Amino acid sequence: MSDVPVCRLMSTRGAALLVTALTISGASGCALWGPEGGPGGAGLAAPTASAEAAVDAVLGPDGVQRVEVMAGDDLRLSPSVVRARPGVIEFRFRNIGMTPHDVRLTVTGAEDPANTAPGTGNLNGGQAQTVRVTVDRAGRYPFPCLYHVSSGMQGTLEVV
Ligand SMILES: [Cu+2]
Repeated sequence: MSDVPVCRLMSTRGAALLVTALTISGASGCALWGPEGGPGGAGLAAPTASAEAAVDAVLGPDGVQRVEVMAGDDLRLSPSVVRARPGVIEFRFRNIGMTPHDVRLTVTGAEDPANTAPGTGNLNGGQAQTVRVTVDRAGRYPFPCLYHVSSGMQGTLEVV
C-alpha cells in the first residue's frame, strides 16, 4: 500500500511538529546536581558524532526499515547516526525549526544507480519528506545537509 518507488520523494504538507518527543524531562529530582556536576564540576563533554549513540531503523512488516530524523535550527540532525541492515531504508526527515535544509543521502557503491543522491530537496521549516534508499552493502553512508554541511550538519547511515 505504501509502495513508494525507491528514491521517489513524497511531498507531505502540514507535518505536525512533534517537538514534545524532544522535551527534556527535568522532573527527576533524584540528584542534587545535573550530570554536568555541581560547582567546580567537570562539565558535560561536548557531543561528538562518534560519541553519539546510533539509532536503529525499525523493521516494518513490509520489510522496510524506517527511521525519523529531525533537522533543527541548531544545524544538527537527530539522530545523526542511523544503523540499519542491508535492504530498503526509509528516512523521514522532519524540519523542526525555521531554517530550510536539504539533506542528501550518498549511497555510493550501491547496486541501484538511482541511489546516487536521493534527498529531501529544499525542506522548509515544519515540512517533512520521506526518502527511500536501497543499500546492498555494509558501510558508512553520510547524509549531509547541502546548505549546512560546512557547519557540520551531517548524519551517517551505518549499514551493518
Ligand atoms: Cu541544513
